Amino acid sequence: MRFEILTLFPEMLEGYFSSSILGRAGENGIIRVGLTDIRSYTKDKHRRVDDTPYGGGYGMVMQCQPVVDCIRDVKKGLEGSVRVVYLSPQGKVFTQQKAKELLQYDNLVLLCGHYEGIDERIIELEVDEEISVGDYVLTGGELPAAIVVDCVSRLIDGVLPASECFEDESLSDGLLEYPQYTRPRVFEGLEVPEVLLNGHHAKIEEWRREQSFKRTKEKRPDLLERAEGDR
Ligand code: 4G0
Repeated sequence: MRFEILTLFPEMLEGYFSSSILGRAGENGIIRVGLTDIRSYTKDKHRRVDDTPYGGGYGMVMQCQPVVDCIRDVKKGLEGSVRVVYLSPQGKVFTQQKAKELLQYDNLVLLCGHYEGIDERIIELEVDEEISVGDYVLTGGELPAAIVVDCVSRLIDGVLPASECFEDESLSDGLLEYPQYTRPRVFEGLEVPEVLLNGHHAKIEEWRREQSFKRTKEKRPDLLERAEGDR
């Protein structure tokens, strides 16, 4: 899978994608992450990419020309299916389910906005889908883009170490993860639950399932209601 991130600040994300699990996936050719500086497409003599909003109001709006040219030029270099995603607080809220849906595309082009947003005509002309990573406002779409790339990448075969199979993990079945413990067996008087110590596989499974359910009910009852609604 190839990810192309279009941003005014490519340096913000460089380190993230060259480190740890995603860095290795990039080196192994399992994913590819491109960072393109939208400003390099401006035709303005002062290299401007934004202007004041028509109708007045505070803030600045990213202009059509550099953004539309950037999207079209990056798309020219792609093979296979392409989804252009704009990260904004107005988007549909990103979930594990949405990450799975995005896996079907060969390429994801992620557009990061800044200032008060982008000219609406860019969305009309070039954006397939608007995604928000949550109901809060950030200074730019870079962190949201990194979240989408990270979340989709770890679902791709070969990105995670084999031991970290994601099928039985938190949220893939609509439940929170069960509690985990490692050595020592007692820490500051707190003991590891007995059932985990004597290796009875079926009992452990059952206990974990119960814990997942109990935790979800306590911490995120909204997830349970949603899971029931799906049935
Ligand atoms: C577009 C995404 C982009 C419009 C981007 C701000 C939060 C998210 C941006 C705005 C972002 C998110 C209208 C403030 C850049 N913040 N929740 N900031 N406005 O996914």
